Amino acid sequence: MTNQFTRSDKAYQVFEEEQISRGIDIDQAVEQIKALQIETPSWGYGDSGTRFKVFQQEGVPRSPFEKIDDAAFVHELTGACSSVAIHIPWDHVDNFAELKDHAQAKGIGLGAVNPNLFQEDIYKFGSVTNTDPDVRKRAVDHLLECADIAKTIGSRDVSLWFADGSNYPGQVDFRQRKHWMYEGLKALYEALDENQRMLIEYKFFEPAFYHTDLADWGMAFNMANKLGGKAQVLVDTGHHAQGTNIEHIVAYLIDEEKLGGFHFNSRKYADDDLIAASLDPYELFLIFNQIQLASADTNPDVQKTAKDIAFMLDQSHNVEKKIPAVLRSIMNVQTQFAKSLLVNHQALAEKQVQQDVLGAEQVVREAYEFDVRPLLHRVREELGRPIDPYKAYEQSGYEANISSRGKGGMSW
Ligand code: AOS
Ligand code: ZN
Ligand code: ZN
Ligand code: ZN
Repeated sequence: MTNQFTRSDKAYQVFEEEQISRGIDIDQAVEQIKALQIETPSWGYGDSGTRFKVFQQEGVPRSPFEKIDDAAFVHELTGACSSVAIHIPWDHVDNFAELKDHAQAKGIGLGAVNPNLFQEDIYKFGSVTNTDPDVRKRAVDHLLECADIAKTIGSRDVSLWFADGSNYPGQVDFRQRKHWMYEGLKALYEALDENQRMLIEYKFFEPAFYHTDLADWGMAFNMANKLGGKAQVLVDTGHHAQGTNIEHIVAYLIDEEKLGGFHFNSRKYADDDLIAASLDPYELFLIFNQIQLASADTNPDVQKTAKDIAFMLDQSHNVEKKIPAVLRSIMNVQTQFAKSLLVNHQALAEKQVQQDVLGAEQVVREAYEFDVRPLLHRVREELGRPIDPYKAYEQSGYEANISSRGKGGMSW
């Protein structure tokens, strides 16, 4: 693939000069962007949609192996997506070691293992919080199966999202279910190796419309706290009420050493699972800003937490093409991450101490307003990747290649 960028480019030179004059260490920023890895979701490559219709697209993977092929091509183009999250049983295969080998041969790894506790009839009234002890046991067994799979494929994280909830007042016993939720989580916790993590996701509604057992970050945080060091919270950017200050939640959780991961996506109304940063790029920038600030904390444990967050996409591509949607998301995430590296922390701290409201806001906003394309071009060139992965995909012939898969590939 051809690159048309060189560091002698005028745009890059102007950019570098300006950042150096602002006190930004540009080489360090380059290294940090190079190190940024964003896991892509296997289900983002499959056919997905809404409760109204799932449109079938041509070229969608027909097996978990083909999902990995697509994820590997995304990594080849970006250098930023070295692992792919799997969902069980969507990605169930008889031999997980073989799936792992396949991924490795393609240049990526298998990432977080996502148990699925929402698509079987038995889970109609809940999984780990079901009043039926047999269903609760089935749910816990599935969690344990996922822990085993994670060990087999050498995955560190088991990502947990529960659809458990209710639709009407009086339908369930909130406090009883809180205890069952804890018991289910604890069973998984105990099955994990010391170097593994369980990431607890929360969501305020949907599919349940009255109450959800893990409805917000406080509930997930409380569970993770009671469980111990192997349990952390996962923030899905689409899982909050309108207007929620997500970057505040992020800062709070990092400070408690309890933020373990993200599911990036965009939302306009609810859990829309649109392309990351397609709607509110400033929100994602502000989230990364909190992560950068915490990465420079004087407390080494806070620093460590901030530097050890699993970044993942969680998107559902309804009418858009799958691989380009993933590429656009990755590029959007890189853009906001790069901008967050341009905040002058020292200047910000000074403005805060001076109680200079507008001065502090200016320090943050000014970073956001820079055009970071020259910086990203340099990074991609140094990584030996195309400077525009999206365009490179269009020119690669990959799409024509996978069209031989036809329609009717895997859903999710
Ligand atoms: C559901 O709303 C959550 O975001 C989960 O992370 C879910 O497991 C994922 O979207 C795959 O369905
Ligand atoms: Zn999610
Ligand atoms: Zn979601
Ligand atoms: Zn979502």
